[in-house]
Amino acid sequence: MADDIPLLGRLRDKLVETKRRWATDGRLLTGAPDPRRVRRLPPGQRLVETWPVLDLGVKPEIPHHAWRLVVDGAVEAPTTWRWGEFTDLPKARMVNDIHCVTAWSHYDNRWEGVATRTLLDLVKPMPEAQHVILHAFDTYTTNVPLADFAASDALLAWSWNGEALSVEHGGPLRVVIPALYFWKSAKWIKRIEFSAIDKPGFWEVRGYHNYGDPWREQRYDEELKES
Ligand SMILES: Nc1nc2c(c(=O)[nH]1)N[C@H]1C(S)=C(S)[C@@H](COP(=O)(O)O)O[C@H]1N2
Ligand SMILES: [Mo]
Repeated sequence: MADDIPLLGRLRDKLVETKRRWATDGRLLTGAPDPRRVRRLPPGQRLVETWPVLDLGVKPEIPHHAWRLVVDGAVEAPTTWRWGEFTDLPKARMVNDIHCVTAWSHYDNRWEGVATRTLLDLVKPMPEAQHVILHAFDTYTTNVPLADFAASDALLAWSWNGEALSVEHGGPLRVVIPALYFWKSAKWIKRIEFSAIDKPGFWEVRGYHNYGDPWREQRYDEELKES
């Protein structure tokens, strides 16, 4: 059922190509990382007041009745949630800053949803599950280490600043992992896969850094820099 969600729009090939070129050109790198987070704003970022929308040109519209979240792979308790079941889980409220690799940062986002730690307690990753692969309804994927998915400030959010998360920002449900560049925070999440092996996602195979720490300016694949 969840595989039948119609995709509105088409993949913006030019945008993807431009962003791929940013990676090979090393755009926006200041060469002045701030690994100890002395400043609130990571290097090379600028603060914006309105929240930009970034996607691949495709916005899936997922009605709650058709929505499913599948959690599978190396977990003791693989689980599929329907919308009402998911929103009945213990709720979390968090406020955090987000940092996009295209250089905008947006402070003090108020989220409501389910803490990733709550989800981990329920599905119980096996010891070999060191990687988390996030799969979205628009076919986007991204990879994060389990330790970062499990960060205390990470959640699966359905609400932003007191309102239901809009479709363009990833509603019904998106991932929020504020300590990494925002491309790691998959919108329209449909599957969370726990894996013993790493699986680089959409941007990670197109020149973007596999980890993506904004304070270390890990915008792009380090190998590109050397060549
Ligand atoms: N499913 C999906 N998630 C995604 C993306 C996407 O294209 N599809 N773009 C990523 C990028 S590059 C960024 S910066 C943020 C943008 O989120 P926003 O549009 O809510 O600002 O979502 C990330 N998550
Ligand atoms: Mo981004």
